[in-house]
Amino acid sequence: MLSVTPGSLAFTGQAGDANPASQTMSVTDAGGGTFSWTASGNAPWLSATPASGVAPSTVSVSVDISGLGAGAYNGTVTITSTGATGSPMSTPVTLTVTASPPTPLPPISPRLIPGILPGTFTQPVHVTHAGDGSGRIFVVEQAGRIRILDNGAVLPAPFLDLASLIPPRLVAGGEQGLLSVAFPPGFAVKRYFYVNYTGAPDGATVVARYRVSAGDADAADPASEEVILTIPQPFANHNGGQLAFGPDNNLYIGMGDGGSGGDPLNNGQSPGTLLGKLLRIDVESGVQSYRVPPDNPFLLSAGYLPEIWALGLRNPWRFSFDRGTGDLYIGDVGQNNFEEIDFQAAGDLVGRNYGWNLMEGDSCYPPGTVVCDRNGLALPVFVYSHALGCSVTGGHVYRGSAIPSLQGVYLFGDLCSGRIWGIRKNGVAWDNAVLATTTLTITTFGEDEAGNVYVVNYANGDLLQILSP
Ligand SMILES: [Ca+2]
Ligand SMILES: [Ca+2]
Repeated sequence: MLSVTPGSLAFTGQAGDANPASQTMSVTDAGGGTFSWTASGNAPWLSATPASGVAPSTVSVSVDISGLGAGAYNGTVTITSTGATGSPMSTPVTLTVTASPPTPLPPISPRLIPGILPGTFTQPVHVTHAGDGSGRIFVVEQAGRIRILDNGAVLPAPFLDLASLIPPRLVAGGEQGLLSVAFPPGFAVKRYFYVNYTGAPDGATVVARYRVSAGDADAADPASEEVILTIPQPFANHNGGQLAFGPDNNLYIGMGDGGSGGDPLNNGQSPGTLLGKLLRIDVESGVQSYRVPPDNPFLLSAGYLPEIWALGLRNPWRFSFDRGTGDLYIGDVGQNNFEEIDFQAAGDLVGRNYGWNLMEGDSCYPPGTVVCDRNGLALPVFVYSHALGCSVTGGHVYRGSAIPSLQGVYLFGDLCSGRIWGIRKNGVAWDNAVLATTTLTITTFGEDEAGNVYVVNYANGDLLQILSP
């Protein structure tokens, strides 16, 4: 007859800690049969050794809490002894994982880059790199120029100049202008890239491809434009403007709700417009002008435009992918009261509705609305009120080497208050802190190829690197 004691096991541990000590079960079988164990299929964190043996014996049960968030988990160890009465016997195993205490996030200090004079740039709005091994940093100026910082020096001629074309190709000022640049995977060979600007004369969003000049890697040809996508804009503000290639090599495009205030056309929640959305298109397949990826989330949803990756955004001015994990972070600018950060884990292909204009931050909208239906809405992972700023500027997850304790922290800031925050996922919660209080007018953060993070001062044209105080 099979006998297993004790009848249940309970483990506790702390997220991020080493594995809790193993516990033992005694297996006896007067018949002396060969026994074996199995863990229930939904508990990959559960293991026992030896996998089989001859009773009487002792089975050591272990749990692996690495990768588990705080919460309660249930599993079962089932002992089977061939031919024994009472076989199989099941022993329930409970595991309680508690949240780890927040690790303090380190303070930071944005500092001027040695050799680069203060005020070098004019109204910088975007900073990035080409991923081509050149180490160059590209700074987008709102009026229509892209400047190159190469090996500690700003090149005298712009990489791309759309500001001085006649007739004008873009309108600039306020929230309009040349808003971002993105280099495709394999740019070093392809020698083309993408920009997002508000076109002349009507301010429509234009996503276009440009080519690098044949004989000069530091100059692009303004005459080489191929328009990928044009999206009419009903108002001058809330144009989004971010382009970024995801870890899936698709091009993501941040689109604001079109503008005015309160989203009067209900674009954020309307599946039939590209306004108020994050878009995902494939511009690298060879299909012109682009291809809709076959796994876009709303392809089978009636009334939805196929380019939509996520909806319910007000003005996702800056979003980015964590170069370490592929996770997506969106800074969505609020209306009157709240600024928010939205998050989607890498590999999650579910289409999200981030709530605008049913909600602003984690509150119902418009203000004073007590009850709103939050079913199906993805709430932000971090919100701050207008007591601390006016307009969020999304940044990057820090993967640089200058501040080891900042690894994995998502940095972002506020246009008006100059505060720079860090947030970091801790189990199911997010640790957060203000890491610096600055006088910067923060329109963008940026990364170089090595993962160093930069921030700009739009007001005076400074480019600063995020370093330790
Ligand atoms: Ca607009
Ligand atoms: Ca939202």
